[in-house]
Amino acid sequence: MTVEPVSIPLYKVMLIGDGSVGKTSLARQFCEHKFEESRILTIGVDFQIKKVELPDGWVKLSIWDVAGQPWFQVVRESFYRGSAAAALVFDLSSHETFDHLDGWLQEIRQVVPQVKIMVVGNKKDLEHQSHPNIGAFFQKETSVPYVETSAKTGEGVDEMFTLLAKLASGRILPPVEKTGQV
Ligand SMILES: Nc1nc2c(ncn2[C@@H]2O[C@H](COP(=O)(O)OP(=O)(O)OP(=O)(O)O)[C@@H](O)[C@H]2O)c(=O)[nH]1
Ligand SMILES: [Mg+2]
Repeated sequence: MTVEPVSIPLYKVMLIGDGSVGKTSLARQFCEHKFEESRILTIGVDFQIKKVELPDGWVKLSIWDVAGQPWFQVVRESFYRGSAAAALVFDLSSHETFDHLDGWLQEIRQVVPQVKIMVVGNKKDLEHQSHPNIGAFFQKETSVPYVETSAKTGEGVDEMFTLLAKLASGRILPPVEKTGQV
């Protein structure tokens, strides 16, 4: 008797958000358990594949981490196609980066209107700035999961990618607690 290999479903997910918020660092921490203090400016896109175990089986994520600097916009749009879910990443120590999330959402929805989204507040290890517009964002984007992470210490990173895998694969999400403030 031969046993058929079980094929693991593959989902494309995007990490988007302003330059320097820590998208590459989050992907690196999740895939390689590494963190670098020095700047690793992404030119265009970085890409990694990693298996994630969910309660009812394995999925594979292809993680596309795009360059956040404004001048890469045209390049970024060409990478959004086919993505199932996106993490909108901002920097908890910079309120501007949260205020730009609406623009990021519009940019990806122009290419993939049905993309599932979550919001990630990164750099939790640094001092927080207040984010006055966070309540308004979540009133508009109800039922969007929110997690806080540190790519430096690893806090919240597994939780973030597990949520992203659940969103991408259409698993039903547990109710998500939202604080409405950071
Ligand atoms: N303290 C702290 N620093 C972080 C964290 N995440 C990233 N950094 C630092 O922030 C800087 C930018 O991180 P990147 O991961 O390159 O940011 P990015 O979002 O990929 O930036 P672009 O590629 O330009 O879009 C680097 O110096 C990182 O070491 C974090 O959680 N805590
Ligand atoms: Mg990067």
